[in-house]
Amino acid sequence: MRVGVIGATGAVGKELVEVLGKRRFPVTELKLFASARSAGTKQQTPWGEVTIEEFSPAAAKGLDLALLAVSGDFAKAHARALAAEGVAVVDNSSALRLEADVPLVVPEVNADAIGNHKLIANPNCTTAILVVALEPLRREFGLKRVIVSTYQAASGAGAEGMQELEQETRRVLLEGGKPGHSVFAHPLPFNVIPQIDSFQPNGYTREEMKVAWESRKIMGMPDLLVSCTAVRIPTFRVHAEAVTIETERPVTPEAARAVLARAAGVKLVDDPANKLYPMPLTATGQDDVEAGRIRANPVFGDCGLDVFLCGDQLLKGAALNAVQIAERMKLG
Ligand code: 11C
Repeated sequence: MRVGVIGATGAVGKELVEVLGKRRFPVTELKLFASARSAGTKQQTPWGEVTIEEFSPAAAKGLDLALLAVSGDFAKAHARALAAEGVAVVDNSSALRLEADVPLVVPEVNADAIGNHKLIANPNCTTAILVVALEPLRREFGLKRVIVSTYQAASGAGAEGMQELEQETRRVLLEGGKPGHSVFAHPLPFNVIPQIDSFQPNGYTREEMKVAWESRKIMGMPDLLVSCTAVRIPTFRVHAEAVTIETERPVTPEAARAVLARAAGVKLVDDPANKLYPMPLTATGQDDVEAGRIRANPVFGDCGLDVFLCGDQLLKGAALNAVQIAERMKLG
């Protein structure tokens, strides 16, 4: 397969190349595209050194698969045109996720939606990590309401976000003074910021609403009640989520543990007596979303459950999910 990664120098783009290699995607030719600034530079890949090119529709001609890790504006301008030329496209931006003719896919949940589509949207990282654990619970116990509070890593803001966290933390520790910021709304080191993306008229942020909008579409539950509070914390690349659900049928922690223990894409890490529960440090670099701290939630009686999740934002939250989608698309 002739594969193009567009946005190859970004945090997700680099991870896409790694994941393609790790999963032995049948790449015969790899093209890496980035902005004019990076064009001509070389990047090491599992298929040898590749020279970065500036994207143009002509340069992308002949690709079997294009993985887009760039802006929504780029996706709006090029994704449909590439698909119309026969290129299978997986778009990581939010631009097309809610379009009726573009499936939004987490393969463990709705792989069937891929069908013969040439253009598939990859969800928001927080959503992907959430639904991979919610869906098996929904299948077993039904699902009425979801309340989620997130603890999101700097990687959600890309390589620049991770750099800002590292540089400002170093600066404070080595030089003293207050941390600065340009990527985040406030300094991230030694802080938590209850704002990710812009505020909406209803008081929620766009990130919080994406979790609701996208979960409903992926799970095929247009009326699912979802409330999210999204918070940025000073970690590097794993999003943690404290999730409370109300199920339709009674649920026990033991039954939920049994369901999550056999769920694809989930790793049960739930042995509090031995201090074992999901954490960013253990979930970093892992394909599976860790689930633990499972307990009955008394607010919803027999139908209430609390679960804590940790998922690698750059893997299941982005690159891994995109490649898993591509593996199920009809290419060539
Ligand atoms: C963050 N979840 O952590 C965001 C990044 O809709 O693809 C991903 C935004 C998106 O900042």
